[in-house]
Amino acid sequence: MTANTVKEQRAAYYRQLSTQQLSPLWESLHNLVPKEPRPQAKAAIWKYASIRDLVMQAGSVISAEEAVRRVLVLENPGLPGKSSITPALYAGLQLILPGEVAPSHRHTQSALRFIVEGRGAWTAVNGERTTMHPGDFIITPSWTWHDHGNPVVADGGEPVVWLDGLDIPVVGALDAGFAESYPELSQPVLRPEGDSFARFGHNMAPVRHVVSDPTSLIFSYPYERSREALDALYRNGELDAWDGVKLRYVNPLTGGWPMPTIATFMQFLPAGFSGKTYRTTDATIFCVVEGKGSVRIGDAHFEFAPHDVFVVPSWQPVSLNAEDDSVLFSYSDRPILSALNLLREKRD
Ligand code: GTQ
Repeated sequence: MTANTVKEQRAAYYRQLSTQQLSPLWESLHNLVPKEPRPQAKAAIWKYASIRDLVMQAGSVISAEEAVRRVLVLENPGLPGKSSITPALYAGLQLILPGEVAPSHRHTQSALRFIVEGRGAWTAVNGERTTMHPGDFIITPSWTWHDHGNPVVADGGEPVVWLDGLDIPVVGALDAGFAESYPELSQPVLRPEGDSFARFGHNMAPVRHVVSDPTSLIFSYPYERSREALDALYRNGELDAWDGVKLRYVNPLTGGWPMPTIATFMQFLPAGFSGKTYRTTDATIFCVVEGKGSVRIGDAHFEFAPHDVFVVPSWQPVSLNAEDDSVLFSYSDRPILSALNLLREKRD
């Protein structure tokens, strides 16, 4: 048989297979079981200086109430149409103007907010409001009622922008999404601000509290505290050749991640830091808090500045460099990989 005849014979056979919802594994085995991850997601950066105007313009295109969530989705260029920044995770920039409220709802997707700019807005979770400050990390766990607001104040107030990180793609892949609206615009405030932090935020817990859920009962992880911890460690001489000074956020009652699907981190890179190369199977989204520097991700090389967001896909070699003292927040799908025994790291 000539090569062409073989080809035609197989093509005819494959057509027959497809009528029965069958396909030949031998044509796709190398893609289905790759030697190592070959992510479709690409390394990418969103420069805040280039997109800030568009974020602010959203404020005159639609109200927060009409939009429900007025967000620009950061879509990975390698995952077009998927509203995903990595295969498992979502990222978006949400804007709320003074006088606006984003209506209360709940869903099975877990969400984090990382405050980018502006002061005075709040997020409510389970009857408690938390004021947002730049650099704060706030969680809205799965199936908790949440709404956001930005009160009008004497001097007019400020537009507030934060980065939303959600596990939307993974919940979608598992067909596990449920959502509902709260019957009113905002949920009632049941507890004063700081209540959950007083209960669980000081390496203590109410004496008869029983841990029944992996999710953190602290909703807000203030920047002030994370920054001071990084500072103290750096002053004490801590500096990892790959990560600089890097801490992970924890659920104080379990030592585990704040939410079951998303890991979060904050790291400090001193001016002149030239990080060694590492790779890991958790795909990570970074948001620059302070400083300037650059990152190499595979063949890509990006300069970063405050409020820029960049994404490192799974298993791409990455190294971080800091020109000025820099602080980076990041989140990843590490808890999922970890739970499935799929977490691999390599440090060169
Ligand atoms: O604030 O509840 O960016 O439900 C996407 C979906 C934010 C939110 C997003 C959401 C939210």
